[in-house]
Amino acid sequence: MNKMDFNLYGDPQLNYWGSEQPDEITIHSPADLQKGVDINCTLSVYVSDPDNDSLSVAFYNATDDSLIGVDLDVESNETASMVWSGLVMNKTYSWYVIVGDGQVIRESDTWTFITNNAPSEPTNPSPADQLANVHLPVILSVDVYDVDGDTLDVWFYNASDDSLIAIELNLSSNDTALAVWSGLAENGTYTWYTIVTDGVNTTKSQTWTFTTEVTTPEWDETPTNQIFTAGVDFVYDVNASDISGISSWWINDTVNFNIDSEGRISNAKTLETGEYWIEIRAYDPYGYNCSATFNITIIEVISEFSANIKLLILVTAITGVTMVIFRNKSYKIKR
Ligand SMILES: [Ca+2]
Ligand SMILES: [Ca+2]
Ligand SMILES: [Ca+2]
Repeated sequence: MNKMDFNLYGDPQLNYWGSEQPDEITIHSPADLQKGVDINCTLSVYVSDPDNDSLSVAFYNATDDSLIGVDLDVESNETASMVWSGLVMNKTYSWYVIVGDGQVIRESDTWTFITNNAPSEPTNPSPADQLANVHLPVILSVDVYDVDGDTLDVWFYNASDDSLIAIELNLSSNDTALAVWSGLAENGTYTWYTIVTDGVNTTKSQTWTFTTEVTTPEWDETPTNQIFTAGVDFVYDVNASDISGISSWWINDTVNFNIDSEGRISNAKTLETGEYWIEIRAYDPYGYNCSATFNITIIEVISEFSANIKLLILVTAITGVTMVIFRNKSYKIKR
């Protein structure tokens, strides 16, 4: 029997052979009564000896005095450590150490800690799983909960490539996490999931799916019939809107008219007097469009009637109904 064994089974607190007992342990991890300890727990104690003896540190489960493990040949003023495996969540554990310098030993106080509960699996996703026609831009949300009352961080992921969508930090233990998923296409199917952590454990949600809506572009103001004077360049600016933006414009008569990227219609050349039938379309990036048909009338101003025509144009612009009257007065339009 060596001296360490003798002391372990004999009187633990006496000095022998002139060696001083290892110092009392005051620095250890986990701290006494610490909550939220990871079940992958490493016990550690800071040990020292008045004689600077090399130390052996035995870690014990205080519940049944079973040995967890021994860290040998620890220098004085160093930290001894030992992994305590097999722990389960939300349970109280007690432990102590016996430090020996080869001749005398010291038993520590008994310390207690409580293991962490992982956050609950995130629930109540929005958009709901399998939901169709989800409005753009898409705002994701999930409810998160931690039974320990821990502060939570939530990561939102695109399940198709595991890329990160957004992070929301420092939520309370019973809260809703939000994220904007930007850049999504219309009529697209998307999958996503979340991971929540309380700083110790992480919990992954299920994966959810949704399909985005289709939006058709809409006119800001419906295009109307227009009258312009022959020989004068003109621009008629029309505008449409879409959640995904207007990406292109189309006009039926590209011989006589141009339409640019901003929806500005202009004459492509000097136009003959007469009535031109126009159809235009505004397209979003996904090929959905709105269309409008109207007339552009080119008139030659006859000087004696010019004042009256200008008046009629003005009235037309205000009321939008006097074109019929105007057309009946055929002397004002050369066909
Ligand atoms: Ca000693
Ligand atoms: Ca927790
Ligand atoms: Ca659209």
